[in-house]
Amino acid sequence: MPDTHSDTRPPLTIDSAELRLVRLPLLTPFVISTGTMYERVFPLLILRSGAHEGYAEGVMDPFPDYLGETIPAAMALLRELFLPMIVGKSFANPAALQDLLTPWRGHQMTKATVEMAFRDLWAKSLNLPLGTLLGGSGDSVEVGVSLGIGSIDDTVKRVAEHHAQGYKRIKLKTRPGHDVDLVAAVREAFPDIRLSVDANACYSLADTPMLRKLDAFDLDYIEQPLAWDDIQDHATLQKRIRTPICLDECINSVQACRQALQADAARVINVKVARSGGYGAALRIHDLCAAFDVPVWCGGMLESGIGRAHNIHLSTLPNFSKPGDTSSASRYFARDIIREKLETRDGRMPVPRGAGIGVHLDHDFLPEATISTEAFAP
Ligand code: OSB
Ligand code: MG
Repeated sequence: MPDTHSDTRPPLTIDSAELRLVRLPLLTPFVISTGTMYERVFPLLILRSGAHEGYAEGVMDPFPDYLGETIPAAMALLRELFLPMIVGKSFANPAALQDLLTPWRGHQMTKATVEMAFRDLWAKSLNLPLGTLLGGSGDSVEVGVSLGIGSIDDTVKRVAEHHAQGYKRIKLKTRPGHDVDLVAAVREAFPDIRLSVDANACYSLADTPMLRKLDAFDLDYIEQPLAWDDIQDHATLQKRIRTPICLDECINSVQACRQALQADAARVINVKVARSGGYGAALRIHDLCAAFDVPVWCGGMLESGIGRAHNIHLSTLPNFSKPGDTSSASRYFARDIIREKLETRDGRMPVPRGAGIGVHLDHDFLPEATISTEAFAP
């Protein structure tokens, strides 16, 4: 149960904060329907209380191409609004901190960065693994991979490699004109694997005939086929296709999730804490989906080890019954900013041990990856 310790311990004071902008080159460019990513640039937030440090990374993009948030806006909000509001303050529990951020409109990912770092700090102050505190269990989680857009031949090769490594599900990114033939080729080569596609919102209802053709390939689900902000059209589409729709971009709040489930716009939900606005919302989305008998899985945003560790802990909750996207960090980066190696074995990712997210910053490498550092004190 979340926050069971909240009333039996003194409030936690945030003594200071550090905001870094970090840059990690990607080993291979990641291509999706909205564009190509060559590197991850992200805000890294460190919150301190006594001897403890809590960590989180922002997953917003340089430009608003996945959702509306951007790195420059996030940095400005953290610097000028959110961090001055919380540094030097005491909070009875993570919900108390969330309450302070909730009245500000939008900016889910930026608010989540603050709340996630505080959850890590909170868990460390209780000397509990974050997953345990969230209500999860187990020492590893099932994962798949998300494969960026490439030629059909190359994609079939990458599917073979990752299938051989034991990944439990392969997700193929599609875009208009690179969909039915791609899925047909992969399905022909691998008749029995668990397969899904992710359109990142590149189709419209006018593409229904093509989307209906995908029903022939026994996909686990089609992720976010239609517009990033249109639950209604997904409900219409779900009536016309057999393959379950999984929503990603659309689920930016508990309310959006409830509306999607009530409208039968999604039969699977991709949970991303940052997109939901923090763990408070992500946990309620998890529970709401369970009540609707809708399975969830944990999405990814090409995170460094910090965000990856958060994702792994979240994935230990009971309704995460489909493999997530948190694959080995070595697929993305030559060197990570944490000391631990987050690597899968037979399609399972071990949960980092220890308090909080259970991983530690690599201070030998972090300076090299850091673009800027700002300190915040009361
Ligand atoms: O839609 O899930 C998505 C990466 C960047 C932006 C959006 C998405 C993704 C992924 C990659 O699918 C997941 C990962 O490997 O971290
Ligand atoms: Mg997606």
